[in-house]
Amino acid sequence: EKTTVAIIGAGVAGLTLATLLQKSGIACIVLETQSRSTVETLQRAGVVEARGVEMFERWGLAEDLLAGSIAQTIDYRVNGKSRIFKLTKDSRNSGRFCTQQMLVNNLLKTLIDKMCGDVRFEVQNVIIQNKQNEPTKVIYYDKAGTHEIDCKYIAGCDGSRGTSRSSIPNGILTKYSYEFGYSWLAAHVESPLKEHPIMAVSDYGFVGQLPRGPHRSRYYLQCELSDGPQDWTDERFWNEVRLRLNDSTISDVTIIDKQFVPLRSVVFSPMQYRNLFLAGDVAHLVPPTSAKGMNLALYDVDILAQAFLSAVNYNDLKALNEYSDTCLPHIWTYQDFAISMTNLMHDAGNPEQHGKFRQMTARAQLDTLFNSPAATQLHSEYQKGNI
Ligand code: RFL
Repeated sequence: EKTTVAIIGAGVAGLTLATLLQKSGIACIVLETQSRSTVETLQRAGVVEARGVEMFERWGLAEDLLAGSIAQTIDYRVNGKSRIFKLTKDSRNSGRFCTQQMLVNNLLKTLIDKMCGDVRFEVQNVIIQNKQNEPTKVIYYDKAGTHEIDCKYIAGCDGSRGTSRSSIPNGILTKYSYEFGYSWLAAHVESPLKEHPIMAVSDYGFVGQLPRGPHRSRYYLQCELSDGPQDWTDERFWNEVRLRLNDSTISDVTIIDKQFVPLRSVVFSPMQYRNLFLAGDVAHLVPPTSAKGMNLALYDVDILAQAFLSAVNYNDLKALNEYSDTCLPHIWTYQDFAISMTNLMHDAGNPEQHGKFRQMTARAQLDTLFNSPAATQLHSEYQKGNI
């Protein structure tokens, strides 16, 4: 069996890449280990930022894929005291409210149901062959047996635990990583946001509440790296939310799921090896404080799809050879933003460890976002993904 691009993983990165290629007439096959129904239920990100909206408009897909508008405000609270940050207006688009689940579902409908794209679910043991003097190939297994796909290129879009990265020989990739030393308890709950998205610093730790549709929202609470479900009963969860937001009027509602996410930043460089190109979480992770992971994945596949088009249609390999060099500066820019946001919202780390000094400078930095028009402008540009 033959195709032009074999894509490993049907998450945001893999499905978006496949949709862009399919729309441009470039043959591709997507291989996914999970079932379609599992892929359809994954809940994580909430917003496609301005840059992503511009990208889907440019590819003529915004109508099919994206949902409504988002708040242009953020309620930055310190010990329960609100200050509403207004994103600066400019001539460019604003982001769109579109949860990751919505985007993935719309991509699946557009790619499979409308464009007759080839997505193979529940595959096993995907093996990448990408050596010099050997044809580029992907081998996988399913209920029917072993399959081989001869291809020109492979896109590794298999997320942070994916295997495409480990097919690259030792010594090629450099891993840069940074651990923050604490986790977030992410909880999807049956109550909507009252007004603005909330990011709150408090003497008891960070809490955030972000929109997830008309009836639901997602809370994030700073917790210990070692914490697990046994440490966080529903009762403790709601007591901590009320304490950290200094709001006793919040009532306990149903918690749909709880997840513990250690905050870390990772970059693998370069993002390519011979005919294999890495995109999305398999190549980089940002802490969710920045709300950039999905948006960086969209950036990668936008660049990669354009590079495949030039290579396949015009035999021009320049953009493909420069893929990594094009993406990495953008990724580092948002790693910097993510670290700055994470420090800002967590009192620059643990006051018990660093003393109160860094806590005070982090809170001064938050003041500056409101007091300096230049800082307000810069923060808005980062939030929209315009840098
Ligand atoms: P995904 O979405 O993990 O998809 C990878 C897919 O690959 C499949 N797979 C394989 N398939 C074939 N063969 C293999 N060997 C395979 N191994 C794995 C998997 O089953 C899966 O279907 O990665 P992708 O496409 O790179 O997308 C990245 C985003 O999912 C991620 O960056 C975001 O969810 C990050 N993120 C957020 N991003 C934002 O932009 N805004 C947010 O507000 C936001 N909030 C979040 C987040 C991530 C979170 N967690 C859980 C880490 C909130 C949370 C809590």
